[in-house]
Amino acid sequence: MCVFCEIINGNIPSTKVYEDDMMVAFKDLNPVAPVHFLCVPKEHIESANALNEENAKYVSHIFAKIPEIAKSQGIESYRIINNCGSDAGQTVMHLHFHVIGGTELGEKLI
Ligand code: DGP
Repeated sequence: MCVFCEIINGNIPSTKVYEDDMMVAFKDLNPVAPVHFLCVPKEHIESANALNEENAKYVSHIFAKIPEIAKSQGIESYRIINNCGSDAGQTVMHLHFHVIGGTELGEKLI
């Protein structure tokens, strides 16, 4: 089972900032900004390459929730990043969106 499925199942601890029946959001282990959390669908979807008409509902749900989660973390200006595939820097093969903010981000990437 992948590390994010383990977090979803509660087998690996994380600092959750939001959870519902479709997604979980938790603080990144290696934050690159004062606010850095990950939004993860509860269904195991490998990457953006595995999205289709059926499972894209998780993406729209996550994007619909990001503003309120970000606000709960004290930010209204932020960057959303998805790394798709290892050449792009994806290290955990479970679709996730980084939300980073809380400082001047400049050219910062993940
Ligand atoms: P990416 O490189 O886009 O696949 O980002 C994966 C992120 O996941 C990376 O910023 C570190 C984070 N991460 C990896 N393992 C864990 C974990 O066990 N707990 C938490 N909170 N974050 C993790």
